[in-house]
Formats: sequence, structure tokens, C-alpha cells
Amino acid sequence: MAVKVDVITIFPRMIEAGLAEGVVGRARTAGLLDIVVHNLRDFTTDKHHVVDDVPFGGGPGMVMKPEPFFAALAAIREQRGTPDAVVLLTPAGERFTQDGARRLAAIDHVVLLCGRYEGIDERVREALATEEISIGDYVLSGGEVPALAVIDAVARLVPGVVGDDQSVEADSFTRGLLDYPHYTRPAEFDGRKVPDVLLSGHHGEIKKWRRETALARTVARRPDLLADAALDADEREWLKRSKS
Ligand code: 4HQ
Repeated sequence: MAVKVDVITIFPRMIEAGLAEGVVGRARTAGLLDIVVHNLRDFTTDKHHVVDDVPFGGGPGMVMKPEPFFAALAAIREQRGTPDAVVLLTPAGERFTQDGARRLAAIDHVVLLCGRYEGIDERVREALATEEISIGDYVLSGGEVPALAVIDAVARLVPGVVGDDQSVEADSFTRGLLDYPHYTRPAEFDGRKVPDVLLSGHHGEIKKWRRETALARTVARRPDLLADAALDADEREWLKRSKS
């Protein structure tokens, strides 16, 4: 059964364009992902389809009105059933990680709410959102890019979306470590040689080199990841020796 996702946005073409390419685009065509993008302006009742208004209390910028979000959610409930999660994309949310992607991938029906301007009327968060997610500590101009990031990370975990299960298995965060370096032909380019071990055909040695370079990179660049990484006895030993 397909994973159901609904996105509410004032820029539906931005979401559709981001979902049309690559593995996610193929998974949609194949029916593995059931994603519907809703134009928030379709749920306004005024002639000019206004979705924003001035902030109570004054201050800069505009705030997204609550009513169109409530109407869009009501329509989704009628057309698609009551969702299991309603996610508001906001810098104030819980940081999105691979664990968060795994958790969402196990949920049958998720709605994503994308805000623009200064933000969305607080009553949408209170009454409609079941959780809030941030993709990182930087300010974007809307929740659309975060929604695409969440959908992409979740989609990859749906069985069949990434053709080769071993690719997902090999993904850096599946093991909680950074990836090892990748090379393809030519064996020498502009004086830069591919490491000999990768040309050797010694699969045991290649595996060992990849594990060690992945570990060395993680130690150098993201030592914070090591606390939760899935390391075997050899890797723990290598790590201990690398410290002395
Ligand atoms: N936003 N992670 C939407 C973000 C953001 C983030 C800024 C969300 C603007 C209206 N969302 N508001 N970072 O920067 O999720």
C-alpha cells in the first residue's frame, strides 16, 4: 500500500516540480507514493483569493490567515480520510534527522503545511498541527523547500522507491556514519589516481578500506555522530587505536 502525503501551499507548482524528477518522480508514477498537492488559494472564499493579512499588534510583514488552512484540512479529511499526522514546517520545530524520516515513513497518511510571509496564524499550529519540524537553523522564505526535503527523505525509505535495497542499506546515515569516498573511471584523471586498493579486486581489503575511511571522515568531520553509530567490534578497535 502506498504512503499518502498531502501538501498545503500557495506554490503548488514549486512542490510538483520538486516531486517530478528522479527516484521520487518514478515512485509516484509507479504508485508507491500517493502525493496530492493542494493550492491554499482554492480554499479562500473572497474574490481575490487572499491568504494573508496584517499582524494583530502591528509589526512588519504579513501573517497567513487561519481560515483557508482549516478549510483545506477539512477537504483533505473528506477526500482522503483523517490523516495520522499534520506537520507544520517551521524553524521552531524539532530538528529533522534520519530518525525523524524513519518515524514518518512508518505513518500511513501525513499532511504537510507550508507557510510563507512572517508565518501562519498561531491557531493553525494549536488546532491543526500534531507536530512541528525544522530542517535546520537557517531562515527560508517558505516551508516548501523543507516539505520537499522531508518528502524526499521519507520516500527513500518506502520499500521499492530506491530500486536497489543495498543502496539504502549503504546510505551514510543508515549506519550513522559519513559515507566513504566514491570513484569511477578513469583510474587517473588530471594526475589524480584512484586508490590502488579499489583497483585490486581484493573485496575483503576494499571493504576494510571503505569502513576505515568512513570512520576516519566521521571522526574528523562529525565526531558527534559516533555516539549513536552502529559500529562492530573491529570498528571500535580501530577507533580506540586511532585515538592513541
Ligand atoms: N521557514 N525549517 C516557513 C523555515 C523552515 C526551516 C521560514 C518555514 C519561513 C514561513 N521551515 N516560514 N528552516 O525557515 O522548516
